[in-house]
Amino acid sequence: MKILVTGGAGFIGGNFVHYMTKKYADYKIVVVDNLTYAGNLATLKDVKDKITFYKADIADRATIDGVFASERPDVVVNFAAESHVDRSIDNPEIFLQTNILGTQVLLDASRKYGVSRYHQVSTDEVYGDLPLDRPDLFFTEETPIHTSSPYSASKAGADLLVMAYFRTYALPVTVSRCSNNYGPYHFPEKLIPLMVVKALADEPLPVYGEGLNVRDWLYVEDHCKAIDMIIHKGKVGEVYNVGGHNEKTNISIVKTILDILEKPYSLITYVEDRKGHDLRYAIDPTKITKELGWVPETAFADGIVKTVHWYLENRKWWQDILSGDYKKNESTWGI
Ligand code: NAD
Ligand code: TDX
Repeated sequence: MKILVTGGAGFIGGNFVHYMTKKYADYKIVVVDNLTYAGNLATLKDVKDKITFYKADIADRATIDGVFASERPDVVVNFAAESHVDRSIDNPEIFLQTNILGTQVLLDASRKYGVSRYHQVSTDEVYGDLPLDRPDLFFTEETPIHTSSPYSASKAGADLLVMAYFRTYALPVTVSRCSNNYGPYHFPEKLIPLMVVKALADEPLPVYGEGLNVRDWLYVEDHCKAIDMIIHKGKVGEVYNVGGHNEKTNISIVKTILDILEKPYSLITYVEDRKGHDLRYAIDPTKITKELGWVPETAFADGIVKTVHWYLENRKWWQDILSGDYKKNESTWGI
């Protein structure tokens, strides 16, 4: 089996490459990533000899066609995306370019070269948000698409395109919509790694608004396991929600991190709220649990300690990002 993983130098894609190379020693893994600011070859350092890497933009039709022509993958898993909501608010265009047009290029290549599965890694953000005072409500696969940010609108556009290729061309697709991930190799612009890095430097921790927005956190390895199950056992043309019923307010996450690091709450600084800030995300994972037997393995209390310790033990990984040195890895890979 040969799996083409796009966005494999990013947070979740990188964890997925680690997970798959460890679990399936006989699979061939091809990574396509154009190494934006979020792509980091240091994330793939330990699996360098087990993968084939292409530095390529998923929206570059000619190059992607060439990769498919020479690699002939059986399965495509598309993680490549612009992924940060705040950046999408400042500059939406690249989100449409990569997340929508890039997906279309991958779908066309998957069709032309006859892959047995195209899997789209999507997000719970395509469902918009839920009110804070209705803890009984959850996102199911039937919840209408109702996006808030340019990021989520671009991910929803991609999802619709993927389903259109299933209906129109019978391309064998699946889609997963996961809640917020946390764990190793998470770029330090996102809430959890940003707060760890700032707390370690005794810098103010910027909490948007009152810190009462709720996110549903899943340890990244549990997400990787869900995608593994979907590409092997999932039904084509289906969407699977992925989440572990682990809702937390942002302020409680920040306080937990400060507690683990034994840093004072006085570092917390309330700042201007995000524009259009989604209030609450909460996934109902009944379908993937019933159909595929997926259940999350890492409890948040363990996962968050493991994650903070990973940042303590892998300072070079994130310090190189802060200094910009991580981009020097490209020359050591001959890229
Ligand atoms: P990330 O920003 O850490 O990584 C994205 C990767 O894609 C980077 O390596 C980057 O270089 C690469 N990339 C970006 N544009 C590209 C392009 N045009 N061509 C080739 N490669 C390109 O993102 P992440 O957090 O790992 O998210 C991965 C996927 O999972 C995304 O599709 C995201 O929407 C989705 N997702 C993320 C979360 C989360 O909590 N992080 C939750 C649900 C879904
Ligand atoms: O400095 C901050 N302060 C703060 O209060 C940052 C960066 C975030 N926040 C808040 C905003 C959100 O309510 O924390 C929450 C989490 O923010 P992010 O880490 O930016 O994640 P979110 O916007 O929830 O989106 C994430 O989950 C869904 C990923 O970045 C997306 O790619 C994924 O689809």
